[in-house]
Amino acid sequence: MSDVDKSGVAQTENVSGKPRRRGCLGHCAKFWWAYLILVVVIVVVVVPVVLLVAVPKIAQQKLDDAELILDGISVYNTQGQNMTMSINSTIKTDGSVHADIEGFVGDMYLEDHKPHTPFARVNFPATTADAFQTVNVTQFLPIHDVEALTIFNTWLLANRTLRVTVQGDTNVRVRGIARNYPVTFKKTVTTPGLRMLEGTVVNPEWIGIESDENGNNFRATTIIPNHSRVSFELGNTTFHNYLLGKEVGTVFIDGLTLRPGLNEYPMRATIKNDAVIEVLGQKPYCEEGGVLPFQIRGKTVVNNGQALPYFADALASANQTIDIPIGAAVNKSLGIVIPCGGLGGGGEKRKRSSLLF
Ligand SMILES: *[C@@H]1O[C@H](CO)[C@@H](O)[C@H](O)[C@H]1NC(C)=O
Ligand SMILES: *[C@@H]1O[C@H](CO)[C@@H](O)[C@H](O)[C@H]1NC(C)=O
Ligand SMILES: *[C@@H]1O[C@H](CO)[C@@H](O)[C@H](O)[C@H]1NC(C)=O
Ligand SMILES: *[C@@H]1O[C@H](CO)[C@@H](O)[C@H](O)[C@H]1NC(C)=O
Ligand SMILES: *[C@@H]1O[C@H](CO)[C@@H](O)[C@H](O)[C@H]1NC(C)=O
Ligand SMILES: *[C@@H]1O[C@H](CO)[C@@H](O)[C@H](O)[C@H]1NC(C)=O
Ligand SMILES: *[C@@H]1O[C@H](CO)[C@@H](O)[C@H](O)[C@H]1NC(C)=O
Ligand SMILES: CC(=O)N[C@H]1CO[C@H](CO)[C@@H](O)[C@@H]1O
Repeated sequence: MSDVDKSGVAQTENVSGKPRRRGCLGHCAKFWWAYLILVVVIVVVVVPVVLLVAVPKIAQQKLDDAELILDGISVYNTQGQNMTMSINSTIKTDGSVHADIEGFVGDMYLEDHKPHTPFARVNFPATTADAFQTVNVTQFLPIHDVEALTIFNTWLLANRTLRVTVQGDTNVRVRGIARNYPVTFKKTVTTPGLRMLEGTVVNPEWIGIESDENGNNFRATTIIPNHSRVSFELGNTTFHNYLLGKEVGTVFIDGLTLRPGLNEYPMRATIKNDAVIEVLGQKPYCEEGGVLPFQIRGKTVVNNGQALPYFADALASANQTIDIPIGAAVNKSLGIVIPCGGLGGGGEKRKRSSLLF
């Protein structure tokens, strides 16, 4: 049959110019059955090939070429086993295919952490393949895998950037073709992390020799930068507080929600005064106005009375150093300047301290 086709085609190609027209007519009349077979072949073979192979391939290709941008993620109503998650995203395509993409469940996982265990399952709504569209989702999110969520939070907290993949199976319907084509939506997005909250500032307001009614002897305002696009409702947080490798107390920030940008919160702490005073009297701190390199590390996160280990463990995974001008605060609150050698220092140091009192 293909031989017949070939000869038919070859002869048609040779036909050109006036005198051969009659030839064509004659030829066409003579070989009508060959053309019929060609049409049948096109209908039977080529159309399905286009519909079953080419269109889905193009649809998948277009979907693969599309770009997903995470504009903002917000998690709130955070509880032990669930939370509410909002995602604002933008999908960009070249707009050349008019197609509808069915809603689907997208698994979100860290691209650079194996195995690829999803930390969240997001219900993406139906979309089109238009050149530019925003896809905003708000949903209740049960926590299926606390460990995966904790690892994600740890990476988000620690890294400058991280790669998150959204993957799900869905169907595409190309306008004008009454069929659904199965496709896979898989996009890897590079998103900024919190850089271990670097740049956090603590401005002390009050230091007491005695504790206040909450059992605290330190109050401050803290400014915490969130370099990411994620906002989190953490709740009541506590932190270990270290000074030169020794634990010197606990820091509390109540009702903490970290939003992108700068977050200003009151901070309170219960600190071992003697340990701090001792370091204030050491060089180089006593010579530099008493700015001490405290380290803090997450201890507990409790929201609505529920412990949130997926935040607490992430915050506990690393120390963050914060230089706090504690000497100036001690001077302001207590009227004491700790000299080199400390308050109880002898000789020249004693003379200096008595001068300062
Ligand atoms: C999504 O966009 C809306 C409208 O601009 C805004 O109110 C909301 O805070 C955004 N949510 C997130 C998670 O970025
Ligand atoms: C969400 O989780 C909390 C426990 O953390 C549970 O008490 C509550 O019933 C859960 N909500 C739903 C709707 O499953
Ligand atoms: C989606 O969120 C973006 C902000 O990221 C906002 O500009 C847009 O209006 C929102 N769209 C809808 C339909 O809410
Ligand atoms: C992100 O941070 C985690 C935890 O500190 C680390 O193990 C991982 O290697 C980092 N990944 C990248 C891609 O930087
Ligand atoms: C944090 O710092 C303290 C004191 O220097 C140290 O004991 C602890 O091992 C550190 N923890 C981490 C996770 O680096
Ligand atoms: C946070 O702690 C404060 C003071 O201890 C308490 O009054 C409040 O109910 C707690 N908030 C949450 C969300 O657990
Ligand atoms: C301590 O505070 C007093 C009064 O505010 C101020 O005059 C003095 O310069 C301060 N001393 C130091 C060492 O900061
Ligand atoms: C998206 C956003 O607002 N990111 C901010 C996170 O915090 C840093 C530090 O404050 C800002 O520079 C970013 O713009």
